[in-house]
Amino acid sequence: MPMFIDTSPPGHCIFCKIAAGEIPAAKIYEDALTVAFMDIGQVNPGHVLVASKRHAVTVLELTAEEAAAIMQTAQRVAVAAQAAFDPDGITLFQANGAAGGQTVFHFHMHVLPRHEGDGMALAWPRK
Ligand code: DGP
Repeated sequence: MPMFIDTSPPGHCIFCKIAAGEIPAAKIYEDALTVAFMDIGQVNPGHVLVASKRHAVTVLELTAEEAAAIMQTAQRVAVAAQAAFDPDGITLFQANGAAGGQTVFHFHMHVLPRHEGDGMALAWPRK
């Protein structure tokens, strides 16, 4: 079973509240369309989520402008993660729908620093 399931209505989900500053999160970047903050689970040090500010559930609901902004923010976060954590690699990934492994139903992309032999299974959804 996934660790988190959030099916709150738009505007009331965990990531809407983080984007609005209504609940605490370690935010590292934000702009008009995106917000980046540390994943509460930290699969590896420096594990960041890049979320849309607007409540979109999956990639299917993003505007082209939001999709481009998400990728630009993820790239900036990856550059910062490389400098801060000196990983051997960085995995970008995101899940859409429960069957796709999504557990928080507000669009987000994971930026995950990787290290040789870190052993993280990339099978998705996580078990
Ligand atoms: P996914 O399974 O791809 O939908 O990823 C959801 C991620 O969200 C998961 O890695 C843990 C993270 N997460 C869940 N709740 C919170 C929270 O309240 N704060 C933060 N920072 N991350 C959360």
